[in-house]
Amino acid sequence: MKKNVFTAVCLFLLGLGLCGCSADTEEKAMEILRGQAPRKEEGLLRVGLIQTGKESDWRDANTNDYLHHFVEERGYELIYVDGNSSPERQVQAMRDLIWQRVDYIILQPIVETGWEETIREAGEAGVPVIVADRQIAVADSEYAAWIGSDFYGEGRKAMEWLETYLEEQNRGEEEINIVLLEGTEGATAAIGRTQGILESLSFHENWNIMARECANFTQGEGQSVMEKLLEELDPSDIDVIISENDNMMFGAMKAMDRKGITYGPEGEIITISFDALREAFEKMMDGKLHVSVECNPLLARGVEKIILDLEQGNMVQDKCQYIEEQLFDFRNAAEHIGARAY
Ligand code: GYE
Repeated sequence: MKKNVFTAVCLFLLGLGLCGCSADTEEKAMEILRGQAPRKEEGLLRVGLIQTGKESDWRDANTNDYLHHFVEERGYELIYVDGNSSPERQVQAMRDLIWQRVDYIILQPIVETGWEETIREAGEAGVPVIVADRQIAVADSEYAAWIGSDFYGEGRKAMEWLETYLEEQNRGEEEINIVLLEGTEGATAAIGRTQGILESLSFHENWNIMARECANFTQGEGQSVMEKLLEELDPSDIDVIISENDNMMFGAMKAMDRKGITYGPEGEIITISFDALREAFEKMMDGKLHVSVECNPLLARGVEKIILDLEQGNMVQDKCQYIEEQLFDFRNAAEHIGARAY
């Protein structure tokens, strides 16, 4: 590497206060220069993917979908960055990808806030950002497009199912006590589902939220939060548990098993969750889970369509793209499990 170029890049980084020691600086400088060099494999599109982390099985299915889709044989070099459940790390990853001058960034944000600056930086550097899964609190004129689920609609669907089910059981007028396990604070998936769920309470004066706690979409926290709640509450008062993803529900089920509390269509407590993982289908068929509202993790194809549009110099017409989803319950799970991809 030419010494003067290397020195200039180091000075630039030090000026930004981004590097604490010279080894780091050298590595970063190399990264930038690599990014500016002609592509190794001419013709490959370099796509950076900023993932949230590994919090759930939904997330694994989502990551695998990208890893299988954006492959060299299809013309891509995918640079995968695990956000490790840290919003700060995700912001740093975005800056790194801009420095590397990737052709596109797929941003799957953990939380909605904190993106104004880096989105602006990507725009200034001419790197289009496609937001996927959760959303960001930035005007959509600042990024190429968003694709993902209607989380609010999912919350509403779950509660409409509950309404019908309680009526079928002649429990429409009964006092119903609900425990709500929420996903990560500030994440669109949690914000939207919570809003859809809570809104339905205004149509049902006899429904009460007896507890609501965040368990960060993980099975471990689902279990520990439910263990704590089972100490604080009288379990026989709980009519319904709603978990904002399947994994937190699986954790809650472990906590209930330990206490000998029964749940699901074959037990005492109505169980509702989101994602519709294969394991959720198994639990529905086992009489442990009433319903799981589908949330589709297979976003890679839709993201690629947006990239191909941009490659052809087109503006993306549809800035906000919702994917289709269904709801499955213990009565139709057996019929559908064979066709599940995750
Ligand atoms: O429901 C959950 C997760 O953002 C839709 O994040 C996603 C959610 C999904 O890890 O399991």
